[in-house]
Amino acid sequence: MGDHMANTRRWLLAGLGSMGTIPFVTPRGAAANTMGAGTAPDSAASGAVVLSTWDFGAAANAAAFARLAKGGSLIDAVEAGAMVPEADPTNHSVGYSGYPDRDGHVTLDAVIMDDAGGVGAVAALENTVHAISVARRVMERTPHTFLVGEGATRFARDQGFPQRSLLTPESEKAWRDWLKTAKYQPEANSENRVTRTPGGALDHDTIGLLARTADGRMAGACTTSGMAFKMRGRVGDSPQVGSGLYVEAGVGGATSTGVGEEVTRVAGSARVVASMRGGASPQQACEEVVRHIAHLRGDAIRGVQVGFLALDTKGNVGAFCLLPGFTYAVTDARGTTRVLKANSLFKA
Ligand code: SD4
Repeated sequence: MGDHMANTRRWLLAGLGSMGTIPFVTPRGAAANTMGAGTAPDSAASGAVVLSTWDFGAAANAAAFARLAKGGSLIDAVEAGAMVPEADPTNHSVGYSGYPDRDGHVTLDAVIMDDAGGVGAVAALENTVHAISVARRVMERTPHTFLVGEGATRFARDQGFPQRSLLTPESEKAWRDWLKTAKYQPEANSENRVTRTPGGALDHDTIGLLARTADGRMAGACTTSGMAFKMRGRVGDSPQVGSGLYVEAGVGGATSTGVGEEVTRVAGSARVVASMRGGASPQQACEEVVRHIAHLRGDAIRGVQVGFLALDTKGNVGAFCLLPGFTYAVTDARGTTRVLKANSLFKA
């Protein structure tokens, strides 16, 4: 047996060992288990389930749930949720204050999708904070599904989105520090680390968000500034339908986070939904795609994080990742929000 196979087998065993009770963790950006009180479910919010990546997803879920409670559509809800981290200056991997590419430009990727064929996406968007809203505009006001680069930026400006630099002094400093070595190495779970090493810390924090109403309808959104200090023009999984997000009527939806190249290679979110279509639970479907990536990539994904979330039309939730550290926020049908740690395939 070659080293690669031996390592893969050891990791798979480690992954099995890590399965167990999912611990509760304290969310960043919103208190856990408090959402029910202020947002008594009614109308579309009643029986809704909202699921999103990372601990800051709790605040996004609250915004999405509140939008549903006010009579908003699922698309309104997922957009409202995604807008929360986009506007947060302390989040350096989504929207305003995102870390720039290696040339110093903050470029945003986003996609929004419903279960009736509605899709809009942008990639390498500049100067507009709310990339998710531009993606929605692509869906609703153009005959296209995806605009990129200069065209996306011009479209946003023409549509009246306020234009501003997305680079904050803090992000610029991180970039200038990174330039001293210009070493680009994506790190796993950097979003959960206390130290903020340029080029590593907080270099991924994407939000992927899925929402489902009691009648089984679904929508999703995904928005990011991508990997910190990426090559100019690099687009990750997040804005690509089927990679960063996929939603299908009668089945469910999935979204991803982590090193986008590893998700794009396998059209990860579409694969999760395909497994669910074939009868897998959301949890089984997330585990299947993570195991597939591990088999396919072997040692190439050592130290790399990829995480998936899935939600089916009945409101069942799945979450799984390559490495420990992936957290997610789930707001259940009673309106209670919990931030949970996903189980991982490998232990480290
Ligand atoms: C990307 N998947 O651009 C995104 C980054 C991410 O948590 O999800 N970070 O590759």
